[in-house]
Amino acid sequence: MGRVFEGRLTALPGQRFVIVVSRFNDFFTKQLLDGAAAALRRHGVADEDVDVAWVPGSFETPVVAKRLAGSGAYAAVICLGAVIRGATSHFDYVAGQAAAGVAQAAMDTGVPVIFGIITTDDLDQALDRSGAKAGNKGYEAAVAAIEMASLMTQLPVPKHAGDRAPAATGNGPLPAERTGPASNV
Ligand code: INI
Repeated sequence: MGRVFEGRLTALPGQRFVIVVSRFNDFFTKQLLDGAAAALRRHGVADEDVDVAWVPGSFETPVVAKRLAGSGAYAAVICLGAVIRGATSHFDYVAGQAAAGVAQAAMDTGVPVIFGIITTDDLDQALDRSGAKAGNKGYEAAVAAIEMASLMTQLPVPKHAGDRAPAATGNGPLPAERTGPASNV
């Protein structure tokens, strides 16, 4: 067997993470945010290395995730939201666009963008996945972010000029105009 690439579950020193969290259904998304923050802390990420961006709803997540991923400031972007079928007639549009857009943000930038948006049939399932019976999907999303951030540092860099640069280590400085009163978890 040749080389085996596998991300570690401990963040590298100075790696920064950002959480994009949806305000819609914030009864659940606040629980997801707490779970993600706990996971990052538990896996060695300092609170000051975690930024949070609130968006109105899951549909708005991709454009913000792409901007943040492309900034070079973050090792990974964690997207959190709750799309509940019973609560909307346009569930499929919101959930589908959120999932496709999050994947696109990662592909366009080469930075891991993690899908921690729960999509459920009803409120009970949402409760289960935001900290009750089925665990906390925010916590799981943050662990996936740490693993992916580590894995990306191990992979070969793109060969051809013009290819996307390797994923940012996420420990670069934020542009000056964006270093306002960022909310840390
Ligand atoms: N946004 C969600 O994150 N979850 C939902 O369940 C939801 N429902 O039920 O409609 C929802 N809608 C808002 C949507 O994400 C946008 O914010 C809105 O359509 C404006 O673009």
